This record gives sequence, structure tokens and C-alpha cells, in this order.
Amino acid sequence: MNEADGVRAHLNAGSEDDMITLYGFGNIFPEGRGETKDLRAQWALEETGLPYRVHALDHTGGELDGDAFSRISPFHQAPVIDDDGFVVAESAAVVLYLAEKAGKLIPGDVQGRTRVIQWCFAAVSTVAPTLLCIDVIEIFDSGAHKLKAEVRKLAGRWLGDFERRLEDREWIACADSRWPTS
Ligand SMILES: N[C@@H](CCC(=O)N[C@@H](CS)C(=O)NCC(=O)O)C(=O)O
Repeated sequence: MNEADGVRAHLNAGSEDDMITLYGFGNIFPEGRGETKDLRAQWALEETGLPYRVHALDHTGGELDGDAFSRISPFHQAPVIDDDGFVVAESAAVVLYLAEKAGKLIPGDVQGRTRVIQWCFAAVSTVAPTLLCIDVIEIFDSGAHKLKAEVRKLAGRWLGDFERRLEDREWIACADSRWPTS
């Protein structure tokens, strides 16, 4: 099933009311395609099987800066989901919400849940900002070789530590990724 068929299948499944709306990227500059963080939310929606529809944002046309999107997205960024009026932004929060709602991808006990939250924080607060810095330097100051080298070294450190964590385990957070919450 290609991407468009997948979206159509979701649009046709269930009633409008029991569907989550994912605000993700539609029209975007070519380099951004396949790189955006709404894909994290879409991954969680696909893995959990929760019914959803996609509101394809027109990034190129300025929809992210418009009044309507400003009301639901604190930083004018995607992803955002709207679950029957309950709006969640920030990809890690969206993924955790979907996991909790579906009772999938996260254990039911407090220690297991905290372990999953720990690694979500690691991804968005430790690793992602460093990778973002590399992009920013590349785009705005590609001649800053010393700075670029230092940030790359830091990124290598985080990714090396992720590799170390995964040396003797299949899943980053816990022993298995498929628990029901009960
Ligand atoms: N911390 C946010 C970052 C989201 C983010 O960076 N979204 C980018 C796309 S990957 C975006 O909406 N960019 C448009 C803009 O900033 O104008 C998250 O994890 O959801």
C-alpha cells in the first residue's frame, strides 16, 4: 500500500468522531520530505492501529504561521494531534499519549513507563538538539569548521552511547516493546 492509499484507508475507516486528526506536512520544500517529526506521530498511529486522518499542512503556503494553526500549536510546528478536542503538540508527548491511549508500546507498571519516558526525553532533549545544531551550522555558517567538528563530536558521543545501550538488547527502553497496559 503506498502512502496515499494508506491515508485514504484511514479516512474511510470508522466514523469522523472516533478519528484522531494528525496535523502533518503536506506541501513542503523538497529537502524536508521524509525528514519531518510528524513521521514520529504517524509511526505511533500506525503501530497502535488507532484510527486517524491527516490534515496535510501547507508549509510552503505559510499555513503553520496562520491563525488557525497558531491556536493549536504553541511553537507553530508540527506534529500536533487533535483527539476529539484534546490537542497535543510535541512529538514525544504525542507518541506517549497514543501509546497510553492504545495500551500498546508502553508497559503498565510505573517503572516500565518511566523507562520509556526516560528514553523519549533522551531522544528529544539530549540527541535531537545536537543534530539540529549540525543542520543549523550547515545551513547558516557552513564555514564554521571548528564548531561543526565539535558538535559532530558531541553527536557521535550520544549516538555511541545509544549503540552501547543496544549492544545486548533489542529494544532501547525495556525488554519488550509490546506490552498491554493492563
Ligand atoms: N520539539 C518539537 C519539534 C517539532 C519540529 O521541529 N517541527 C518542525 C518540522 S520537523 C516544524 O514544524 N518546522 C516548521 C517551522 O519551524 O516553521 C517536536 O518534537 O515535535
